[in-house]
This record gives sequence, C-alpha cells and structure tokens, in this order.
Amino acid sequence: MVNVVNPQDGRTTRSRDASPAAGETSENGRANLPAARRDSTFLDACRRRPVAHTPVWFMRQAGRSLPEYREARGTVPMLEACAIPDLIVEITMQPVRRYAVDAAIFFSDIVVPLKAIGVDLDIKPGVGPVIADPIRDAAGVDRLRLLDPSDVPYVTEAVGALTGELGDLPLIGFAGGPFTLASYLIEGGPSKNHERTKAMMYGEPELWARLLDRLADIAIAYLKVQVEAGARAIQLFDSWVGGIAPADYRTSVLPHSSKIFSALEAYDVPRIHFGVGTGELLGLMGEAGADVVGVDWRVPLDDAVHRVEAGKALQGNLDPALLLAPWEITADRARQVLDQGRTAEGHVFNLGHGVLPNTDPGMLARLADLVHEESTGR
Ligand code: 1CP
Repeated sequence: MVNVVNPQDGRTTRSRDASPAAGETSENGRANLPAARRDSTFLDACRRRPVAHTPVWFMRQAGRSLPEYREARGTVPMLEACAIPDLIVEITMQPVRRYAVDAAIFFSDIVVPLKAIGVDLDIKPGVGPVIADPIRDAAGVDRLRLLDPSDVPYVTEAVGALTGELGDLPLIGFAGGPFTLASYLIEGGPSKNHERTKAMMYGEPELWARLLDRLADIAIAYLKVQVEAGARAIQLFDSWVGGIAPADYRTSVLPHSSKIFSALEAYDVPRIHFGVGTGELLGLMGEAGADVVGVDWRVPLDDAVHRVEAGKALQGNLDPALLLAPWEITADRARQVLDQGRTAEGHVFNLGHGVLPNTDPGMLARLADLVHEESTGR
C-alpha cells in the first residue's frame, strides 16, 4: 500500500502497489517485517505510545453508505455475503481505498458465529438479525454448541487474504459482546427495551450466567480464529449493554466480558470494547480487560478520561449525525473531539457509533483527512 496525494484536492488516498514480498526490503529501506512489528499509528495509539498523528477509522465504515458496497453485494443476502471470502475482502477494502483510515474492519456481522454453529437466524434487510427459535430456557442454552475454527473457514481465508492486501494497515477483527448477543437470541430480534433479556438476567441468574458463559466461549473461539489468521486488533461490540445499571453490569456481564479479554491476552493484540449509551459503564468496561475503551458521543472524551482507570486508551467519539450537518460544523466538532482526546493516554479517533446509512462518503473522506492534518505534530 502507498499513500497517493490527489493533485486536484490534495487529499491522500491509498493505492495498492506492488508491496515487497516477505524478506524483501521496502522502499523506505525497512525490512519487510512480520506484521506484528510493523509501524502503525493505530496500534501505537491503542498501546498509548507516541504517534505522529491521531489515527482514525470509522465504525461501520464497510458497507452501509458506500455505493460500491451496494454494487458489490448486489442481491446476495447479507449472511451469504459474510461467507464468501472474495466478497468479504472486496467490501473490507472499499473504505480503505476511499478514506485515509488507519485501520480496516473485517466485513462480517456479530451473528455470523451463531449462524455458523447452527442457530436458525437471518439478517433481514432494514431490520437486522432475526432468530427463528428464540432462547428462553435451559434446553435452548444447551443447544448452543461451541464454535470450532472449521465452522468458519471463510473467515480464516478472508482474514488471511486481507492481511496480504492491507500491507502495513492493521485489520481489526470483532465479535459481539455477551449482553448484545444474548439480547438478539432471547428477544428473537432487535429490541428497544430488551425486556425478556433483562427479565432473564434478573429472574433466572443461573440460566443467564450459563448463556453468557457460552456466548463468551463462542466469542473467544471466533476472535482467536481472526487473530490467528492475521487480525492485529480486536473489538468487542457490546452495543446494547448501555441498557443496564453499573451494579448489574458488574455481577451479570463483566465476568463474561472479562473471560473474553483474558483469553485474548496472550496474543498481544489491542483489545477494544465499545457499547452505546455506556457513559455509566466506561470504568467497568475498562476493568473488564480492554486496552481501549470506546466512548459514544454522549460523554466528552476529557470527561471519559476520568471515568476510566489509568493505563487505558480511548476511542471515539464524534456523533455520526454530525456528518449530515454542513462541513464547517462537522469540522469544528471534530477539532473539539481531537482536543478532548489529547487528555487521554492514547486516542483513536472514531465516530460515537456506526456510520449512518445516509452519510455522504465525501464527508468521511474529508473527516479522515482533517483528523490527520489537525493532529500532525501536536
Ligand atoms: O464496517 C462495517 O460495516 C463492518 C461490518 C459490520 C459490523 C462491525 C456489520 C455489517 N455489522 C457489524 C456489527 C454489528 N452488527 C453490530 C455492532 C455494531 C453496532 O452497534 O453498529 C450490531 C449491533 C449488529 C447487528 C445488526 N446487523 C444490525 C442492528 C440491528 C438492531 O438491533 O438495530 C443490523 C441492521 C445488521 C445487519 C448488517 N450488518 C452489517 C451490515 C452491512 C448490515 C446491513 C445488512 C444489509 O445491507 O442488508
């Protein structure tokens, strides 16, 4: 990969070059080091090391708002697309070609490992994951078997191919957090209040713990597949866990998230943890074992710093809806996020949640450039 400056607008994009093969020496004289030893501002910021500029990537940068995504997907159903290595590679690469992002996120979905172990589910367009036979009792929990790497050969293949395509740019692997996956499985689909989920958490704590423990084991196996195939960071998306109180998080979720982060510790890849509306949980999410705590747009980063224990980097947190406002407003708010991020031991710029489907990709391109320009040398 090389950075190419467009003479018309001065923006930097990446282009695929003939990257040197393993063992050869690259243009800048550096030996073509094994992935784990190459430079990356993203990995450095996650590890709270000094960086030349603030790294940036966008949650849900792949898919959603890109016309070339819709073209590549065509009529292929989402879950089928997630099992076709060439398509996964293409869609993962699309935002990397457009934006000067410092990391790629693997194109998949949090329910892919559940589908792979035989859960009857679908991703319905405009809705999200829908489960045919929701889990409401011990028999349902027992039907969730563990994930074996041979269940997801397309993930291993796509991650492997991507690490070649991406060169120095790190690939982020991901999994769904235990509360969020439990919610889809118990409710049977997307839910506003997570009523049955919380009823099980409060009313049947042993069953709940068994379910979350099983989901943690599945997440561990799924994340290991991605890291062993070449992913250089992982993110645990517990998107909907912000719906519970800190005391319940501590007793009913944290032990399971902790299990996931501990199981990944030996791989020495940065572990990022994110959820929406988790202002009251940020400290606990760090305590669970994340190296980087993702912050949504509701809590300023200079406030989040005080909610999270020392020794953690922060990721976030521009409101994705700001990308629908005039550029100067977006730019001002992005500068604010950068300023607030400077109070953290490490800062990875991101949105406060995923890219909204109506976002103009041109705005994301400008935002990635602004983050680099405004943070260089500061
Ligand atoms: O950048 C990327 O888009 C990478 C791929 C990616 C990721 C990281 C997809 C593709 N999904 C996810 C994670 C994911 N999936 C999360 C966590 C992140 C977040 O909070 O946004 C969640 C909660 C899901 C579940 C899910 N899958 C939803 C949300 C439904 C709800 O409860 O509101 C939806 C709509 C999906 C479908 C889906 N996943 C991904 C895409 C591109 C789509 C749309 C499917 C389509 O185009 O038909």
